[in-house]
Amino acid sequence: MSATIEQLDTVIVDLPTIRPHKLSMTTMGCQTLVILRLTRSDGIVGIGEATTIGGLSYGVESPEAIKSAIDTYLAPLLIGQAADNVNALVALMNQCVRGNTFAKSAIETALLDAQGKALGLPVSSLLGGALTTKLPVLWTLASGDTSKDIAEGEKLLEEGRHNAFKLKIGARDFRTDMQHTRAIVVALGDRASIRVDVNQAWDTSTAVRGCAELDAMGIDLIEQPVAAQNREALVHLSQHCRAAILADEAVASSDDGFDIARRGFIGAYALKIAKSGGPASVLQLAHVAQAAGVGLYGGTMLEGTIGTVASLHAWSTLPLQWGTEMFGPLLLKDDIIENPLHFANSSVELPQTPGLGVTIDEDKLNYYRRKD
Ligand code: MUC
Ligand code: MG
Repeated sequence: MSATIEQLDTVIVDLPTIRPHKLSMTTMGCQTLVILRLTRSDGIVGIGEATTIGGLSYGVESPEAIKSAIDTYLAPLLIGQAADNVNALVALMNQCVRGNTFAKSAIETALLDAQGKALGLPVSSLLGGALTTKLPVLWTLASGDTSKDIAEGEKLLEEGRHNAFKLKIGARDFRTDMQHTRAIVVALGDRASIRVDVNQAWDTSTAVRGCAELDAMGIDLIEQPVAAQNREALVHLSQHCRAAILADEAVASSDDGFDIARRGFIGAYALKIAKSGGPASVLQLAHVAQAAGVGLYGGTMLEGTIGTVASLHAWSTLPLQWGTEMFGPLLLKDDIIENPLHFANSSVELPQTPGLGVTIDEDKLNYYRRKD
């Protein structure tokens, strides 16, 4: 008799960031995680996380809505089901609940963590096996102040913690953004790969002008310069820029990936477990990209350690042409995990112990949990 799913418990956790993190659509001073514990009839507990950015300013699911979707709809659907067939459970969730990929991602993560613990295998093995146990990690310079960003980048290069930086632009006027980017390229560009994320802020003509200027500066990667729906422009830019174009908000499901590739896109896709419904589901998009010759990048929703390590298990099974940005835990002042991830030499180590390989610190969770 296989174990069944007995209980799903969710809590919302608010953790302060080490400094303001400025994106085109919001400035974060705190990150909100929805933490899930899934208990099986054999006593094994799997953990998962669903995290978005800036309430409802980035994605269509707020932390409060994610918690409600799990508590009200997904938990009753799953309780009593056999716990060890992740494919069948994902199919059930997708048949009965539309969208809500962030909530589904937390559940898929917890199912895999629990099954890994039951079998004595890391989640990467359940996903087919890790190609590597050390993954490259960049850092985002996004304090909102050019000289502070340069000082931060200098310090991280000196420590050897990162050798690639992503700049967040699009919140300010075009000229200011270009001056900001150029100043950082001049200061750090001979020692680090510099990329930018526009987070959908430009219309097509601004994007054509912007990408040409960024090309001339030597920027390596330009992320989501235009609105998610503006696929024509994204494809055009990918075919005409020297820098690679990274599709982020434009690509969530394997259908999105297929459509954009079919239109002639030649850049890379930012994979995120929250956009696709979990560490197993996201692999469908990755495999479509591989078949189409589109590059891969391990993306983050600025998750805490649980969401970050769940993503790393998935990314470890893939050849990532553009590395990862799985630095989320380093942006937070504190953690709710007993055994944090190890970041050094521009990379992070993938835990090899059963399941995700991280354990909740109950005191910290209790301290930071949102009290109703
Ligand atoms: C995004 O759009 O890429 C990822 C890294 C970062 O600094 O912000 C996120 C969101
Ligand atoms: Mg992005």
